[in-house]
Amino acid sequence: MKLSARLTAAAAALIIAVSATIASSAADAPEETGIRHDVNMDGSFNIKDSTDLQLFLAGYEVKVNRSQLDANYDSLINIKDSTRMQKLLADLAEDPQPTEIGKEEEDIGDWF
Ligand SMILES: [Ca+2]
Ligand SMILES: [Ca+2]
Repeated sequence: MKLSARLTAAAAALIIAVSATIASSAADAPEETGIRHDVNMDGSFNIKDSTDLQLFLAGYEVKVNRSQLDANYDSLINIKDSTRMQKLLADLAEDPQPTEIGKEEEDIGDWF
């Protein structure tokens, strides 16, 4: 096989591999469930979401919906978000109305 034929075959193999990777990434992309704090995208909000957030923060490979991690709406992702989720689940806190999000600084004590 000539060098140019080998290069063409190698380029074709690379294109196929990259295409497969892109297709796989698209399939793995999180889908919005429309449920607040549904971190693991299973269609419900429960203690597994808080646990998956903790695993994510600890560096474990877990699939998370990054748009649902900030449970206290402070634009940071940390253990406070997991704690907030647990309090929401235990009815020790209430989620703000969408119009209240971003105004939590003066009421943060009520929201934690
Ligand atoms: Ca969930
Ligand atoms: Ca947060």
